[in-house]
Amino acid sequence: MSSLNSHTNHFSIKAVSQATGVSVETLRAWERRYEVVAPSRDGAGRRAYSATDVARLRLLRAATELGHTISKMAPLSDSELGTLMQQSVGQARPLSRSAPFVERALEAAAASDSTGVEDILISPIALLPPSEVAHHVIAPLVHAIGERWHTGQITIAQEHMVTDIIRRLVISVSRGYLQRENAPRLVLATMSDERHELGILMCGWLAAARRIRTQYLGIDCPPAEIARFARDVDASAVLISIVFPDALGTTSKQLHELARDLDEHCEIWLGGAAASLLPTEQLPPRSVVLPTAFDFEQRLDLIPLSA
Ligand code: B12
Repeated sequence: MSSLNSHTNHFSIKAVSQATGVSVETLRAWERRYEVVAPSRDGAGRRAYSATDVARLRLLRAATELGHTISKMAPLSDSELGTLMQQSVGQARPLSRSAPFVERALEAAAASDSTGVEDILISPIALLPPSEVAHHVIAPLVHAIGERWHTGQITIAQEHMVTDIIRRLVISVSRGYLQRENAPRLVLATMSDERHELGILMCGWLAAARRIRTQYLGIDCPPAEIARFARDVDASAVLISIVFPDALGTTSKQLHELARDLDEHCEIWLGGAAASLLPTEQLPPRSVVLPTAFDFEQRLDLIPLSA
Protein backbone atom coordinates (compact mmCIF):
# COMPACT_ATOMS: atom_id res chain seq x y z
CA MET A 1 0.00 0.00 0.00
CA SER A 2 1.32 3.48 -0.73
CA SER A 3 1.61 5.68 2.37
CA LEU A 4 -1.50 7.65 1.30
CA ASN A 5 -4.40 6.09 -0.53
CA SER A 6 -5.66 9.07 -2.55
CA HIS A 7 -9.19 7.69 -3.08
CA THR A 8 -10.06 7.30 0.53
CA ASN A 9 -7.49 9.55 2.26
CA HIS A 10 -6.28 6.71 4.42
CA PHE A 11 -2.72 6.28 5.65
CA SER A 12 -0.49 3.23 6.15
CA ILE A 13 0.87 2.36 9.61
CA LYS A 14 4.35 3.40 8.46
CA ALA A 15 3.14 6.83 7.37
CA VAL A 16 1.23 7.26 10.63
CA SER A 17 4.28 6.27 12.61
CA GLN A 18 6.33 8.93 10.81
CA ALA A 19 3.62 11.56 11.20
CA THR A 20 3.05 10.98 14.90
CA GLY A 21 6.51 9.91 16.10
CA VAL A 22 4.96 6.75 17.64
CA SER A 23 6.82 3.63 16.47
CA VAL A 24 4.94 0.96 14.48
CA GLU A 25 5.51 -1.48 17.32
CA THR A 26 4.03 0.90 19.91
CA LEU A 27 1.08 1.75 17.65
CA ARG A 28 0.15 -1.92 17.30
CA ALA A 29 0.46 -2.47 21.03
CA TRP A 30 -1.66 0.60 21.85
CA GLU A 31 -4.39 -0.68 19.54
CA ARG A 32 -4.23 -4.26 20.76
CA ARG A 33 -4.33 -3.43 24.44
CA TYR A 34 -6.17 -0.13 24.67
CA GLU A 35 -8.05 0.22 21.38
CA VAL A 36 -6.86 3.84 21.16
CA VAL A 37 -8.01 4.01 17.52
CA ALA A 38 -9.74 1.46 15.28
CA PRO A 39 -8.23 1.81 11.79
CA SER A 40 -10.11 0.25 8.89
CA ARG A 41 -8.41 -2.37 6.69
CA ASP A 42 -7.50 -2.14 3.02
CA GLY A 43 -8.20 -4.91 0.51
CA ALA A 44 -5.07 -6.79 1.66
CA GLY A 45 -6.04 -6.59 5.34
CA ARG A 46 -3.48 -3.87 6.20
CA ARG A 47 -4.34 -1.07 8.59
CA ALA A 48 -5.65 2.10 6.96
CA TYR A 49 -5.81 5.15 9.25
CA SER A 50 -8.00 8.20 8.76
CA ALA A 51 -6.83 11.78 9.31
CA THR A 52 -8.93 11.80 12.52
CA ASP A 53 -7.02 8.74 13.77
CA VAL A 54 -3.73 10.53 13.08
CA ALA A 55 -4.87 13.65 14.93
CA ARG A 56 -5.92 11.55 17.95
CA LEU A 57 -2.62 9.65 17.97
CA ARG A 58 -0.70 12.95 17.88
CA LEU A 59 -2.66 14.13 20.91
CA LEU A 60 -2.01 10.84 22.74
CA ARG A 61 1.69 11.04 22.06
CA ALA A 62 1.89 14.63 23.25
CA ALA A 63 -0.02 13.71 26.42
CA THR A 64 2.30 10.77 27.18
CA GLU A 65 5.24 13.12 26.88
CA LEU A 66 3.66 15.26 29.58
CA GLY A 67 3.66 12.23 31.86
CA HIS A 68 0.12 10.81 31.37
CA THR A 69 -0.12 7.03 31.01
CA ILE A 70 -1.68 5.54 27.90
CA SER A 71 -3.99 3.26 29.92
CA LYS A 72 -5.60 6.29 31.61
CA MET A 73 -5.89 8.32 28.39
CA ALA A 74 -7.18 5.62 26.06
CA PRO A 75 -10.84 5.82 27.21
CA LEU A 76 -10.94 9.65 26.88
CA SER A 77 -12.73 11.29 23.95
CA ASP A 78 -10.78 13.63 21.67
CA SER A 79 -12.28 16.69 23.34
CA GLU A 80 -11.50 15.33 26.85
CA LEU A 81 -7.94 14.71 25.67
CA GLY A 82 -7.71 18.25 24.36
CA THR A 83 -8.87 19.64 27.72
CA LEU A 84 -6.37 17.45 29.58
CA MET A 85 -3.58 18.74 27.36
CA GLN A 86 -4.53 22.37 27.95
CA GLN A 87 -4.50 21.81 31.72
CA SER A 88 -1.22 19.86 31.63
CA VAL A 89 0.71 22.32 29.50
CA GLY A 90 0.41 24.92 32.23
CA GLN A 91 1.72 22.43 34.77
CA ALA A 92 4.59 21.11 32.64
CA ARG A 93 7.91 21.69 34.29
CA PRO A 94 10.39 23.90 32.51
CA LEU A 95 13.19 21.60 31.41
CA SER A 96 15.71 24.36 32.04
CA ARG A 97 15.53 23.64 35.76
CA SER A 98 17.88 20.68 35.09
CA ALA A 99 20.52 22.72 33.26
CA PRO A 100 22.23 24.28 36.30
CA PHE A 101 23.03 20.80 37.67
CA VAL A 102 24.82 19.89 34.44
CA GLU A 103 26.85 23.13 34.42
CA ARG A 104 27.84 22.82 38.06
CA ALA A 105 28.77 19.14 37.74
CA LEU A 106 30.96 19.99 34.73
CA GLU A 107 32.75 22.69 36.71
CA ALA A 108 33.33 20.29 39.63
CA ALA A 109 34.59 17.61 37.20
CA ALA A 110 37.08 20.02 35.63
CA ALA A 111 38.34 20.77 39.15
CA SER A 112 38.70 17.00 39.90
CA ASP A 113 36.25 17.53 42.78
CA SER A 114 34.58 14.13 43.18
CA THR A 115 32.68 15.08 46.35
CA GLY A 116 31.38 18.16 44.54
CA VAL A 117 30.14 16.13 41.53
CA GLU A 118 28.44 13.66 43.84
CA ASP A 119 26.76 16.35 45.97
CA ILE A 120 25.54 18.19 42.88
CA LEU A 121 24.02 15.04 41.33
CA ILE A 122 22.37 13.81 44.53
CA SER A 123 19.95 16.78 44.59
CA PRO A 124 18.20 16.17 41.24
CA ILE A 125 18.21 12.41 41.86
CA ALA A 126 16.39 12.97 45.14
CA LEU A 127 14.07 15.75 43.94
CA LEU A 128 13.17 15.26 40.28
CA PRO A 129 11.36 12.42 38.47
CA PRO A 130 13.80 9.71 37.26
CA SER A 131 13.07 10.20 33.57
CA GLU A 132 13.77 13.93 33.86
CA VAL A 133 17.08 13.30 35.62
CA ALA A 134 18.06 10.57 33.14
CA HIS A 135 17.27 12.62 30.03
CA HIS A 136 17.97 16.17 31.15
CA VAL A 137 20.79 15.82 33.68
CA ILE A 138 22.76 12.60 33.29
CA ALA A 139 22.66 12.07 29.51
CA PRO A 140 23.61 15.72 28.71
CA LEU A 141 26.29 15.64 31.41
CA VAL A 142 27.92 12.48 30.05
CA HIS A 143 27.77 13.78 26.48
CA ALA A 144 29.28 17.13 27.49
CA ILE A 145 32.03 15.33 29.40
CA GLY A 146 32.77 13.30 26.24
CA GLU A 147 32.96 16.47 24.11
CA ARG A 148 35.14 18.33 26.61
CA TRP A 149 37.44 15.35 26.78
CA HIS A 150 37.80 15.59 22.99
CA THR A 151 38.72 19.27 23.17
CA GLY A 152 41.13 18.72 26.04
CA GLN A 153 39.08 20.60 28.67
CA ILE A 154 38.54 17.41 30.70
CA THR A 155 41.08 14.62 31.22
CA ILE A 156 40.43 10.90 30.81
CA ALA A 157 40.80 10.50 34.57
CA GLN A 158 38.15 13.18 35.22
CA GLU A 159 35.80 11.49 32.74
CA HIS A 160 36.32 8.15 34.52
CA MET A 161 35.68 9.83 37.88
CA VAL A 162 32.31 11.24 36.75
CA THR A 163 31.29 7.98 35.05
CA ASP A 164 32.07 6.05 38.22
CA ILE A 165 30.03 8.46 40.38
CA ILE A 166 27.02 8.28 38.03
CA ARG A 167 27.29 4.50 37.90
CA ARG A 168 27.28 4.18 41.71
CA LEU A 169 24.47 6.69 42.21
CA VAL A 170 22.20 5.14 39.57
CA ILE A 171 22.76 1.59 40.87
CA SER A 172 22.12 2.66 44.44
CA VAL A 173 18.93 4.64 43.68
CA SER A 174 17.63 1.80 41.48
CA ARG A 175 18.01 -0.65 44.37
CA GLY A 176 16.07 1.66 46.68
CA TYR A 177 12.62 1.00 45.19
CA LEU A 178 10.36 -1.49 46.89
CA GLN A 179 9.70 -4.29 44.43
CA ARG A 180 6.50 -6.29 44.34
CA GLU A 181 6.96 -10.04 44.76
CA ASN A 182 5.05 -10.98 41.59
CA ALA A 183 6.18 -8.01 39.46
CA PRO A 184 7.55 -8.82 36.01
CA ARG A 185 11.31 -9.10 35.76
CA LEU A 186 13.74 -7.57 33.30
CA VAL A 187 17.34 -8.69 32.84
CA LEU A 188 19.77 -6.04 31.62
CA ALA A 189 23.28 -6.40 30.20
CA THR A 190 25.69 -5.55 27.43
CA MET A 191 27.11 -8.36 25.35
CA SER A 192 30.75 -9.16 24.59
CA ASP A 193 32.85 -6.17 23.44
CA GLU A 194 30.41 -3.52 24.66
CA ARG A 195 31.71 -1.55 27.64
CA HIS A 196 29.33 1.41 27.64
CA GLU A 197 26.93 0.78 30.49
CA LEU A 198 25.41 4.10 31.57
CA GLY A 199 22.53 3.88 29.09
CA ILE A 200 21.45 0.42 30.21
CA LEU A 201 21.84 1.44 33.87
CA MET A 202 19.46 4.33 33.26
CA CYS A 203 16.97 1.97 31.64
CA GLY A 204 17.17 -0.20 34.76
CA TRP A 205 16.47 2.82 36.92
CA LEU A 206 13.41 3.89 34.90
CA ALA A 207 12.04 0.33 35.09
CA ALA A 208 12.74 0.00 38.83
CA ALA A 209 10.95 3.32 39.42
CA ARG A 210 7.86 1.65 37.95
CA ARG A 211 8.24 -1.19 40.46
CA ILE A 212 9.38 -3.64 37.79
CA ARG A 213 11.98 -6.07 39.12
CA THR A 214 15.31 -5.59 37.38
CA GLN A 215 18.60 -7.44 37.39
CA TYR A 216 21.66 -5.84 35.83
CA LEU A 217 24.31 -8.38 34.84
CA GLY A 218 27.04 -5.87 33.90
CA ILE A 219 29.04 -5.31 30.74
CA ASP A 220 30.74 -7.70 28.35
CA CYS A 221 28.42 -10.60 29.22
CA PRO A 222 28.37 -13.74 27.02
CA PRO A 223 24.89 -14.24 25.49
CA ALA A 224 24.57 -17.84 26.70
CA GLU A 225 25.09 -16.64 30.28
CA ILE A 226 22.53 -13.86 29.92
CA ALA A 227 20.00 -16.37 28.53
CA ARG A 228 20.65 -18.90 31.29
CA PHE A 229 20.08 -16.25 33.95
CA ALA A 230 16.94 -14.94 32.22
CA ARG A 231 15.51 -18.49 32.18
CA ASP A 232 16.39 -19.01 35.85
CA VAL A 233 14.47 -15.90 36.90
CA ASP A 234 11.68 -16.30 34.32
CA ALA A 235 12.37 -12.87 32.81
CA SER A 236 9.76 -11.13 30.63
CA ALA A 237 12.45 -9.43 28.57
CA VAL A 238 16.21 -9.10 28.24
CA LEU A 239 17.46 -5.56 27.60
CA ILE A 240 20.67 -5.18 25.62
CA SER A 241 22.51 -1.91 25.02
CA ILE A 242 24.50 -1.40 21.83
CA VAL A 243 26.53 1.81 21.81
CA PHE A 244 29.91 1.09 20.22
CA PRO A 245 29.36 0.62 16.46
CA ASP A 246 32.65 -1.25 15.93
CA ALA A 247 31.24 -4.13 18.00
CA LEU A 248 28.32 -4.54 15.57
CA GLY A 249 30.24 -7.16 13.55
CA THR A 250 29.56 -9.80 16.19
CA THR A 251 26.31 -8.36 17.57
CA SER A 252 23.91 -10.13 15.25
CA LYS A 253 25.55 -13.51 15.92
CA GLN A 254 25.46 -12.90 19.67
CA LEU A 255 21.79 -11.86 19.52
CA HIS A 256 20.88 -15.08 17.70
CA GLU A 257 22.72 -17.11 20.35
CA LEU A 258 20.82 -15.23 23.03
CA ALA A 259 17.44 -15.74 21.33
CA ARG A 260 18.12 -19.44 20.78
CA ASP A 261 18.70 -20.04 24.50
CA LEU A 262 15.87 -17.89 25.87
CA ASP A 263 12.42 -19.13 26.86
CA GLU A 264 9.76 -18.72 24.15
CA HIS A 265 7.93 -15.91 25.94
CA CYS A 266 11.00 -13.79 26.71
CA GLU A 267 11.52 -10.76 24.43
CA ILE A 268 14.78 -9.03 23.56
CA TRP A 269 14.72 -5.22 23.74
CA LEU A 270 17.54 -3.41 22.02
CA GLY A 271 18.58 0.19 22.50
CA GLY A 272 21.60 2.50 22.61
CA ALA A 273 23.16 4.82 20.06
CA ALA A 274 24.22 2.03 17.65
CA ALA A 275 21.17 -0.28 17.98
CA SER A 276 19.34 1.32 15.05
CA LEU A 277 22.31 0.53 12.79
CA LEU A 278 21.52 -3.19 12.99
CA PRO A 279 19.82 -4.36 9.77
CA THR A 280 16.28 -5.47 10.70
CA GLU A 281 16.64 -8.72 8.74
CA GLN A 282 19.60 -9.68 10.95
CA LEU A 283 17.58 -9.45 14.16
CA PRO A 284 16.41 -12.69 15.79
CA PRO A 285 12.71 -13.38 16.44
CA ARG A 286 11.05 -11.71 19.44
CA SER A 287 13.53 -8.84 19.34
CA VAL A 288 12.57 -5.20 19.06
CA VAL A 289 14.67 -2.06 18.65
CA LEU A 290 13.45 0.79 20.85
CA PRO A 291 15.13 3.76 19.21
CA THR A 292 13.98 6.53 21.52
CA ALA A 293 13.38 7.01 25.22
CA PHE A 294 9.72 7.52 24.34
CA ASP A 295 9.51 4.03 22.75
CA PHE A 296 11.23 2.52 25.76
CA GLU A 297 8.91 4.11 28.30
CA GLN A 298 5.84 3.20 26.28
CA ARG A 299 7.06 -0.37 26.14
CA LEU A 300 7.51 -0.40 29.91
CA ASP A 301 3.92 0.80 30.30
CA LEU A 302 2.74 -2.15 28.24
CA ILE A 303 4.30 -4.82 30.48
CA PRO A 304 1.57 -6.69 32.37
CA LEU A 305 1.84 -5.67 36.02
CA SER A 306 2.13 -9.19 37.39
CA ALA A 307 4.37 -11.82 35.85
C1 B12 B 1 31.45 7.39 28.83
C2 B12 B 1 32.00 6.84 27.52
C3 B12 B 1 32.88 5.77 27.60
C4 B12 B 1 33.21 5.07 28.91
C5 B12 B 1 32.01 4.19 29.33
C6 B12 B 1 31.98 4.04 30.84
C7 B12 B 1 30.82 3.26 31.31
N1 B12 B 1 31.00 2.67 32.51
O1 B12 B 1 29.79 3.14 30.68
C8 B12 B 1 34.47 4.24 28.53
C9 B12 B 1 35.69 5.02 28.95
C10 B12 B 1 34.55 2.83 29.10
C11 B12 B 1 34.39 4.23 27.02
C12 B12 B 1 35.10 3.35 26.24
C13 B12 B 1 35.17 3.44 24.87
N2 B12 B 1 34.57 4.37 24.08
CO1 B12 B 1 33.25 5.60 24.71
N3 B12 B 1 32.15 7.01 25.14
C14 B12 B 1 31.66 7.41 26.27
C15 B12 B 1 30.78 8.66 26.03
C16 B12 B 1 31.54 9.90 26.52
C17 B12 B 1 29.43 8.61 26.72
C18 B12 B 1 28.60 7.35 26.45
C19 B12 B 1 27.48 7.32 27.44
O2 B12 B 1 27.58 6.72 28.50
N4 B12 B 1 26.42 8.09 27.15
C20 B12 B 1 25.33 8.33 28.05
C21 B12 B 1 24.23 7.32 27.87
C22 B12 B 1 23.15 7.64 28.86
O3 B12 B 1 23.73 7.46 26.56
P1 B12 B 1 23.41 6.18 25.67
O4 B12 B 1 24.41 5.13 25.93
O5 B12 B 1 23.17 6.63 24.28
O6 B12 B 1 22.02 5.69 26.30
C23 B12 B 1 20.79 6.38 26.12
C24 B12 B 1 19.94 5.78 25.04
O7 B12 B 1 20.72 5.36 23.93
C25 B12 B 1 19.18 4.68 25.72
N5 B12 B 1 19.70 3.31 25.77
C26 B12 B 1 20.96 2.91 25.94
N6 B12 B 1 21.01 1.59 26.01
C27 B12 B 1 19.74 1.11 25.89
C28 B12 B 1 19.23 -0.19 25.89
C29 B12 B 1 17.85 -0.38 25.73
C30 B12 B 1 17.29 -1.75 25.72
C31 B12 B 1 17.02 0.74 25.55
C32 B12 B 1 15.58 0.55 25.38
C33 B12 B 1 17.53 2.04 25.53
C34 B12 B 1 18.89 2.21 25.72
O8 B12 B 1 19.05 5.09 27.05
C35 B12 B 1 19.97 6.12 27.38
C36 B12 B 1 19.23 7.33 27.90
O9 B12 B 1 18.52 7.98 26.90
C37 B12 B 1 30.56 8.62 24.49
C38 B12 B 1 30.45 10.01 23.85
C39 B12 B 1 29.04 10.45 23.62
N7 B12 B 1 28.92 11.70 23.34
O10 B12 B 1 28.10 9.66 23.67
C40 B12 B 1 31.79 7.85 24.01
C41 B12 B 1 31.71 7.00 22.77
C42 B12 B 1 30.40 6.20 22.74
N8 B12 B 1 32.83 6.09 22.94
C43 B12 B 1 33.47 5.87 21.86
C44 B12 B 1 34.64 5.08 21.76
C45 B12 B 1 35.35 5.09 20.40
C46 B12 B 1 35.11 4.32 22.84
C47 B12 B 1 36.32 3.40 22.88
C48 B12 B 1 36.64 2.59 21.63
C49 B12 B 1 37.53 4.26 23.28
C50 B12 B 1 38.87 3.53 23.27
N9 B12 B 1 39.67 3.91 22.29
O11 B12 B 1 39.09 2.68 24.09
C51 B12 B 1 35.96 2.50 24.05
C52 B12 B 1 35.08 1.35 23.54
C53 B12 B 1 34.89 0.30 24.54
C54 B12 B 1 33.93 -0.76 24.08
N10 B12 B 1 34.42 -1.83 23.50
O12 B12 B 1 32.74 -0.61 24.26
C55 B12 B 1 32.83 6.58 20.68
C56 B12 B 1 32.05 5.64 19.75
C57 B12 B 1 32.45 5.95 18.34
C58 B12 B 1 31.34 5.86 17.37
N11 B12 B 1 31.71 5.61 16.17
O13 B12 B 1 30.19 6.07 17.66
C59 B12 B 1 32.01 7.70 21.38
C60 B12 B 1 30.75 8.15 20.63
C61 B12 B 1 32.97 8.90 21.59
C62 B12 B 1 33.37 9.58 20.29
N12 B12 B 1 32.75 10.70 19.96
O14 B12 B 1 34.25 9.12 19.61
N13 B12 B 1 33.56 5.19 26.55
